[in-house]
Amino acid sequence: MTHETPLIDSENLKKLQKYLESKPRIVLITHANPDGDALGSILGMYAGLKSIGVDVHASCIDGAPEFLKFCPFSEELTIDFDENAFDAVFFLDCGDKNMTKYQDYKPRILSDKMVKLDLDHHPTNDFWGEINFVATNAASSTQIVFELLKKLGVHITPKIATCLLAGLYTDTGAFMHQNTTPAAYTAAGELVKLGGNIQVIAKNIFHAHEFKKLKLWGKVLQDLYVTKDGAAIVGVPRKEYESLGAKREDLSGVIDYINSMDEARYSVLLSEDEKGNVKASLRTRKPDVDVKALAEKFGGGGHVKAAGFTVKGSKLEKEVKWKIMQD
Ligand SMILES: [Mn+2]
Repeated sequence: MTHETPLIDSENLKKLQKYLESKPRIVLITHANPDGDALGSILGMYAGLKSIGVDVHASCIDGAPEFLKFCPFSEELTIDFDENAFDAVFFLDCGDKNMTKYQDYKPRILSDKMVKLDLDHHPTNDFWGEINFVATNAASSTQIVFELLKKLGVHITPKIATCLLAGLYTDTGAFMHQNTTPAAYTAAGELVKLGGNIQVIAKNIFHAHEFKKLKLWGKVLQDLYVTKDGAAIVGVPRKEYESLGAKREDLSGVIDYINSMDEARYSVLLSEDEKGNVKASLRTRKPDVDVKALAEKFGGGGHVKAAGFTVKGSKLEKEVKWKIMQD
């Protein structure tokens, strides 16, 4: 797809408009461990649909993380809800349905009993919904949400604009990543004009480092290793961040910092989660490296320049690290 491909497919738009006339009760959900784009898209969509009288509820299994609580409407996001109270589920920013982690928690949500709506920009998304707004040429899911809300006639308030801008800002690494297309800049410009607050976003997402987080980043950078073939790699056991009083989410952003190093062909951050699984984040700035392909070898996915995977039930021992480096 090129930049010119429209983000909203007109057939799917017509389907959605028709479906909304039937007054469905819709629950919006996004992936577990939400980032700025996941949260920005669910909250922007929630407020936008609500403003035109749609019966909506917004939920995420993990709720809003501390650093994103500045996003308007984040206090309206709930973890628990009655799964029988809805006719439809609207997935936002989910490359895969299971990224929501609802398969055990609320299986009805992922079942055929629900009408599924799908809005996303991940290349792994295979259009599973009855209605799909999947555009891999969008820099963020919020960029698609923005277009969709405009087409639905939603008045974009400054609060909605801030949510949508937060997603664009996060997923483009503050408009520095390769996915920052002319259309992404245009959308950002429009959102600022509509009252989106870029200062509050920058302050909370990029310029809000606590002492424990900086100490953790220091440790991560100190342990960083560059392999002969140019992979910058580091592993963070759970006890390492916990001993500093930090959380795994405090690692968010350190991979982009590591990846700024010119010597690295690509960067890998391995971190052990609370359940003993190893989560890998991969980044590259090199035009000839595809980290998505590497992530897929380990059952993961993502984008060509930013991807990830999980090694289930694995402790972050040296062996895992070495195995990944050799592959
Ligand atoms: Mn995204």
